[in-house]
Amino acid sequence: MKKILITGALGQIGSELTVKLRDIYGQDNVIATDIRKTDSEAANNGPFEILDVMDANKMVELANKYNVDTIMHMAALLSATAETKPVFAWNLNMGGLMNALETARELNLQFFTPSSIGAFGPNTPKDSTPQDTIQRPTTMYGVNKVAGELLADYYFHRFGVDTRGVRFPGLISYVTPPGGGTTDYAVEIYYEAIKNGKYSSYIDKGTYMDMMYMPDALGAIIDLMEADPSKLIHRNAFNVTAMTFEPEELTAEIKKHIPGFEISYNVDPVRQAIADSWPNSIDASAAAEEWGFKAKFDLSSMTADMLEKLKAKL
Ligand code: AKB
Repeated sequence: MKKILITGALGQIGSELTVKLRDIYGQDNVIATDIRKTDSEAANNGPFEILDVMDANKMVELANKYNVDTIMHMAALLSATAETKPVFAWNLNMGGLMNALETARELNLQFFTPSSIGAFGPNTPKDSTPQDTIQRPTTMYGVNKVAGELLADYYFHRFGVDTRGVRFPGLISYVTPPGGGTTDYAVEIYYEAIKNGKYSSYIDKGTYMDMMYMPDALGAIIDLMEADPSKLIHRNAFNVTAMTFEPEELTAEIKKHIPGFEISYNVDPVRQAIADSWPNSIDASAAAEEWGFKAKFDLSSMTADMLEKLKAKL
């Protein structure tokens, strides 16, 4: 049985990951930590501790206190926020990651952290982006993610830490809204479709980005962490994706459920430039081959589920 400490447990991924892991491994075996407590299921239905990931001593102290064997490091600033606060992003994204890797090394823990399609850049092949390819991102977030991928590999090769990770595309969920990402439009659009029947998009039509529904993202984390290590050639930063679309295609899918729905455009140059530097679609065949990754939701099944769940919630 695993005993897991999660950083950023009340964030977009963490809040659902915590609940799912508690279902699998038991309520008391998943310790949620975050910089502040919110009134949420992840904070209330099992152990919760305040942790600023910049506080290396407290991270080790909590991992020791609960005698965990795994750390999942989810706390990070996303791409658009990182672009407005690059120095803070470097300090938080890299400092937090180093503290989590050091905790894993010191206490011999299994380790997970997500990378992102943001680890690619404008001179990366844009279509079917391979697992191993050019990575020269032009954003602070991308620089952090590439450095993070290399560090996770380094901790495995140098110290034997069981590091694992994926490159997530934009993640779509009806539970906890994302904050400060470039792909967030693809979440906001569903909320606005239900609330107002229209959405003004900061990402321009024709901009393709990879996306995935949250249940598939959680499944990917769990499957990779459970995977037989002898099968893992890559270990860290596996490309994973479920679909790629641009705003007009997403709109057409929403219109099947809300016929009067309309999209307009008020493009944000910062987030558009970030999106333009990312792939149109990535190739997830290494993840499929090495640990059996396969997403269940496509654009149509995700949209039907999102709208149904959001209607019940809003
Ligand atoms: C973002 O848009 O910053 C994230 C990501 C793709 O890493 N959702």
